[in-house]
Amino acid sequence: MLTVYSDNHRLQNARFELIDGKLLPPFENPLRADRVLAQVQQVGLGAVLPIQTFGLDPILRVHDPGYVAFLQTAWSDWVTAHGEYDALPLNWAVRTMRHDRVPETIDGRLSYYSFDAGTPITSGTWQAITASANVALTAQQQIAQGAGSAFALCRPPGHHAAKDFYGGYCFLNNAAIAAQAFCDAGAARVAILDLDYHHGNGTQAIFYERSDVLFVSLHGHPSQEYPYFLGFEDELGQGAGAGYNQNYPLRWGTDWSQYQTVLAEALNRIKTYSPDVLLVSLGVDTFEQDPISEFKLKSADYLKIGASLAGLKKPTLFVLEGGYAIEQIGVNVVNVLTAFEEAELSR
Ligand code: SP5
Ligand code: ZN
Repeated sequence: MLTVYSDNHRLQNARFELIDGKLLPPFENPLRADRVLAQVQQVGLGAVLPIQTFGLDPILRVHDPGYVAFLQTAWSDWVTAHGEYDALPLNWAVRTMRHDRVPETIDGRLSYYSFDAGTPITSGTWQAITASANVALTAQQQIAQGAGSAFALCRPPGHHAAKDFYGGYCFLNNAAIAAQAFCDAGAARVAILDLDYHHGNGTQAIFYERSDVLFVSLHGHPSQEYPYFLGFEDELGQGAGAGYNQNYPLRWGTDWSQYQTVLAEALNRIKTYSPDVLLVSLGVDTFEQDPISEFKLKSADYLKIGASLAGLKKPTLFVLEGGYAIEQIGVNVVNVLTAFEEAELSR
């Protein structure tokens, strides 16, 4: 399986992350991608390709122009206002407040275009996030040109980013941008299976009213887990998208025995849909030793996930999302990919 990778991920390297009431060294840090790449090379997964650049057009097929323009200048605007500290929002427009006016100042626009304070914008954020989108698009293009599978080693991740807001370490929704690129290249049906521990609220929202992209997700139950306000099982899609969104929220403590039953259900839903292509939002923060998560999957379980995915027999694009157990992130991610490939070959 080929991997697409860019060194520019390093440019997203915040000093601190606000989490659990503390300013800690970021869980979402450059070592994550380094470890995954090292394991890809260690097992000899296949060629590692550099990115091609696709410009802003494929990004603007998914994201709001005002939002993209905000991201492009957010750091320099912030430095002008506050100096070279990582940029964080401090308040949001909840319930009775207005969402119909974009503020003028950088602080106001940070608030308008975000949904959490755990996602710092730094000097290199724009370069890192556009490179990450290009990683996904380069891998997408490989599959569109006939590759059976590809791994987009994206960092920063993307699945929490919606059309016009960031959060959860995500700014541009790499998986959604790649899925839209498949649609624009002629795919009639694209299935996205989101296996990250956290619900992919951004991806769900982007495709919620569409039937040409099915969104299926297994994740921590929003009654217990971030992002709390989306990801329940009664969210089934709307309008033309009614019936094309499926959530499988799972409780803290979920282990392989519970996970595998639900994964089989999710794969059945995708099989019924009969997609032209499968896109897997691959987070491994479902791991038992993940520092911010509460599922109990073991490293060997990722082999079983990979083999199950191969059972769909579809061209498959893997897009990296979360996973914060630095020591094991490489093994866990690459276990999915190697088992997928072995199951494909033995067919
Ligand atoms: C891409 C991705 O995985 N983003 C995750 C962002 C999570 N940010 C908030 C984490 C809150 C952690 N609270 C842990 C409480 C103890 N279980
Ligand atoms: Zn996650």
